[in-house]
Amino acid sequence: MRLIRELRSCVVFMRGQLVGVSGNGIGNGNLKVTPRRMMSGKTYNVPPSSEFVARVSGIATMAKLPYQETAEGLDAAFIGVPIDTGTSNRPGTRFGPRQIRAESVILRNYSGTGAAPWESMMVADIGDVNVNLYDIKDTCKRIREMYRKVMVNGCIPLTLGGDHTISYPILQAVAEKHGPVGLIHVDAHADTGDMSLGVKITHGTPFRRCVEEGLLDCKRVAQIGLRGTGYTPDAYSWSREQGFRVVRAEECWYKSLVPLMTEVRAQMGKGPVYLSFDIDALDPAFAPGTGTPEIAGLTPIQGLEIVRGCRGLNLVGCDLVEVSPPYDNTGNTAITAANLLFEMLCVLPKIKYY
Ligand SMILES: [Mn+2]
Repeated sequence: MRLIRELRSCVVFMRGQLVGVSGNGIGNGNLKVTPRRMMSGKTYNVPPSSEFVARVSGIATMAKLPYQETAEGLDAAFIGVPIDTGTSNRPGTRFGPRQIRAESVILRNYSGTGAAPWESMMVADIGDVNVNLYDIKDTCKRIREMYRKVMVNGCIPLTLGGDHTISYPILQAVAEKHGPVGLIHVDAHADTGDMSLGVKITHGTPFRRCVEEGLLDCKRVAQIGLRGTGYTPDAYSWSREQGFRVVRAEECWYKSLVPLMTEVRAQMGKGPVYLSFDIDALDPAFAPGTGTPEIAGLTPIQGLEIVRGCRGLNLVGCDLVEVSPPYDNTGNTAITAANLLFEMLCVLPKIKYY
């Protein structure tokens, strides 16, 4: 198995090189040298370094990882779910996965925490769910079916959204495999609405549907960053009634979230945990490229503290949703999303730290 992985890793890397540099004057000498320099133990996929391949060169995959069509042989996979058909306000998240991939070229090998994902796990980008933009129920079915296949041999899905509707069918597949899971939900909104205009499946309802179907271990659910105007005096009472811990944005202002995450880790215990991060949890000054922005949100530092605070948990899946590129011409929202996804990878079980 190790030999097969070594060979495959080599081929993949060489293929990455050829995709990236063909015809631009880099000779075969580099193709021989580069894998030796950049492959860690020759066991896992390692994205090409910008020392050898221009960042902007090649077909855009998450973190410049190799693309493969299925999750076979992978410990973790990046997957795009390009929909915005569940959104209630500004659209555009159907373009999120593409822009996150495009901006992810800035990612390198190690986190600032010392995490070394490319030395720890076999990871690749397995492309997008073949969504149906004309039918959200059919899209949910397609998502559920793909994630079942992805997880069948233990691969951990890391999702590039897409509006927040997608967490519902993903969690259906996750709970099918792991049973009811703990949930760390980072968001400006609780996303626990019942229905809008008579429709039950929207980006405002995924966690209500999850509770109804028994997909969550409700005592192990934390919602962090909630804020904004509400239709009732206490918009989060339904969450609390289910047993969720609700941490409003106001409770996060002016603070490090490291102590909060110590409590959240204790709440989650040893059971399986899913992390769902809506980019609108961050303040729109930092992440304007999203569909339902709310003022006075979290900082990117607090976002990192939350994700890094998940280290040690039994994470079985993560998503980063609601990036809407048309509302951020700088691309900084997508850069932030790409970095948060990388940090999610870095806190998965089995990741080596220096
Ligand atoms: Mn959301």
